[in-house]
Amino acid sequence: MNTLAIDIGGTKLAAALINSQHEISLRTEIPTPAHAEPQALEQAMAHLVAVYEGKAQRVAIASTGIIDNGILTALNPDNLGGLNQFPLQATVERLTGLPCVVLNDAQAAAWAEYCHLSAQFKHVTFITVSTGVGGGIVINGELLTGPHAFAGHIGHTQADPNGPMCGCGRVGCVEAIASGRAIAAGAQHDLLGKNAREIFALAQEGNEQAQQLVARSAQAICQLIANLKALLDTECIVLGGSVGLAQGYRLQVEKQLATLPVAFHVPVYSAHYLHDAGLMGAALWSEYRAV
Ligand code: ADP
Ligand code: BMX
Ligand code: ZN
Repeated sequence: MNTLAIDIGGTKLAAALINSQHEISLRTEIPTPAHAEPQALEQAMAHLVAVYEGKAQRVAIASTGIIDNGILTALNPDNLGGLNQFPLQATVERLTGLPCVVLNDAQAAAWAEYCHLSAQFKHVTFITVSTGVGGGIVINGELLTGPHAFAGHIGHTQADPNGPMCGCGRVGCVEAIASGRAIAAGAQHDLLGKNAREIFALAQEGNEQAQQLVARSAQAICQLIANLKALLDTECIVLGGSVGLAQGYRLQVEKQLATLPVAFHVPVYSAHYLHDAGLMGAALWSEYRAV
């Protein structure tokens, strides 16, 4: 059984084949359409899946946004062109002729990382710091999705009541401070127009403004982790996403966390599946649900 796994993010669309031994092959990646109207996303998806024709027996998708019964709605329209009630599952089933399961990207990644850690932990929380900030919560070995599939949208808990407006319409969300987009949006003067990847590179070279933007992000994620520890008593945190996995980022979060009272301490790991956590999680979830 081969699963065509697809990860739809605010910056990139990734796809790969995952076999029954959970080996990944034929990984491809294209940019997320800048204005992801339904037609643009559908076109990009058609392009992405064409490579895999005849190679898979099912499709498993990890996607940014609230994924309720196969239907995608952007919580933060800045991240995905304001898609509202987009029939993702039905669209991909039509494009491929295969059965398809769809899950939020961070929920999927949480499932993959939990499966990897399950001998050690039953309570695992995944945080992606990427275009946005997303989350997936596993409690007692079960993935928490919630009655409206909204569970885990921890990027939209408040970090600063006086902070910037978030694309979701709420003030001072973690995502508005810590995400790749927020890091880029905070850049001024000589850093204006730079993206998060460029800002991280400049921080490594000693640029003070870049270092402050990265530290501000890490600080918001540290406080989010402390809140999650108090709320869930989670046994570990797994960090993913291109910002979360960037060199030195986890260490900064850990250093900040170590300054808080001990009750808030929790081990923080980098995603075992690195940038493939969403792909692997979607595939493992479809296997678990036996789609
Ligand atoms: P997606 O959100 O589509 O899943 P990513 O996890 O790659 O994609 O996150 C995209 C964000 O990560 C962008 O803001 C991008 O600038 C930033 N980014 C990409 N590579 C790096 C890097 N090496 N270091 C820091 N930030 C990065
Ligand atoms: C946003 C939200 C979440 C998603 C998170 C990370 C949208 C479109 N997405 O908070 O559903 O899990 O971003 O997404 O509202 P990524 O694109 O950064 O991977
Ligand atoms: Zn928000």
